[in-house]
Amino acid sequence: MTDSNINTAELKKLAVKVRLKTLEVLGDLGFGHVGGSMSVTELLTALYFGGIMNIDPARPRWEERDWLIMSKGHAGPTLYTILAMKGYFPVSELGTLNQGGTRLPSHCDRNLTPGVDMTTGSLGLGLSAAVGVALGHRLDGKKSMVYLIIGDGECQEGQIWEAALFAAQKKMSNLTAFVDYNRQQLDGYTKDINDLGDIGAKFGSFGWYVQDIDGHSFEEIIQAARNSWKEKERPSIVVMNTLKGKGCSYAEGVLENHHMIITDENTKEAIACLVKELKKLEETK
Ligand SMILES: Cc1ncc(C[n+]2csc(CCOP(=O)(O)OP(=O)(O)O)c2C)c(N)n1
Repeated sequence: MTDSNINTAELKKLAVKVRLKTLEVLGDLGFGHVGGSMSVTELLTALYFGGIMNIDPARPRWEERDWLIMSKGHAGPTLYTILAMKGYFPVSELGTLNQGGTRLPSHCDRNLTPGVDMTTGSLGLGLSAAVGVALGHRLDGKKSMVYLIIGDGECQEGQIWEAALFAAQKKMSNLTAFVDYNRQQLDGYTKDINDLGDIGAKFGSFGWYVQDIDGHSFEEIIQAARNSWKEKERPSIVVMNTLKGKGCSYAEGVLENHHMIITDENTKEAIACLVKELKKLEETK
C-alpha cells in the first residue's frame, strides 16, 4: 500500500505538482495560508508517496493504518492536494476549498475530509492528541505509527511541553513528530516574538530522540522517518529546517506570507515559475 518504489527524482517532480495544484486552488480563492502550506510540501509528499505511511486511500478509517495529525491545521490546503492525488477524493473537489458546504475547510476537520485523521486549527493541541492516539494503538496491540506536524510558533504553546513530557514518560516510540522549523509565525520571526532557543535540545532534554534535517530534502526526510522506526524507547522529533513560502514566487522570502491576499497576477507568476521548474526536472536524466 505504500509507494516504496518512487525515487527521489520522482518525488521532486511530484512536490512541484503539489505546489502547482495548491497554489492554483488558493489563487482561485484569492486568499489563504500560503507560507505554512508551502513549507510542508516535501514532508507531506515524502510521507504519502515516499513509502513512509502505511495507508489505504480506499479505506480512510482502516484500523491498522498509520495516522497523520496536521497540528498546524492551517496547512490543510497542501494536505488536501496530497490526499486528492493519493485518491481519497476527486482532484476536482479541491476547487471547493473553504467554500460553503465544502468537505475541505481552511483548517483540517476529520469529520469532513476523507483521509484527515484529526481536527486541528487551535494550535498546541495536536501533540496531546497524537500521544493519546499512539497510546491507544499500543494498548490495542497495533503496529501503527502516528506522524505529527507542528509549527515552530506553535511550540510556544505550553500544552506542547506537557504532552512532550508525557510522551517521553510513556516511551511512545510509535510517535514521530516533525517541527516545521521555518522560523516564522503569523506576525514575524519566532525569535523576536517568543524565542524557542535550541528547540531540538529542548525536546532532547525531555527525553526525545532528536534529528535535525533539511526539511526540503527527500533523502533526509525519508532517512529521518526510517531512523525513527528503529527507536524502541523514545518518541522522535525531527526538526525540519524549512523556508516559509518555499517554492512560491510571491511568498518565499516575504515576512508577511502567513495569510495572504492573492492576485491573479501572483498566481500566474507562481505557476509559470513552477511549470519551468517541472520542465527542468523532467529534462534531467
Ligand atoms: C491557540 C491558537 N492561537 C492562535 C492561533 C492563530 N494562528 C494561526 S496560525 C498562527 C501562527 C503559527 O505559527 P507556526 O506554528 O510557526 O506555523 P507556520 O509559521 O508554519 O505557519 C497563529 C498564531 C491559532 N490558530 N490557535
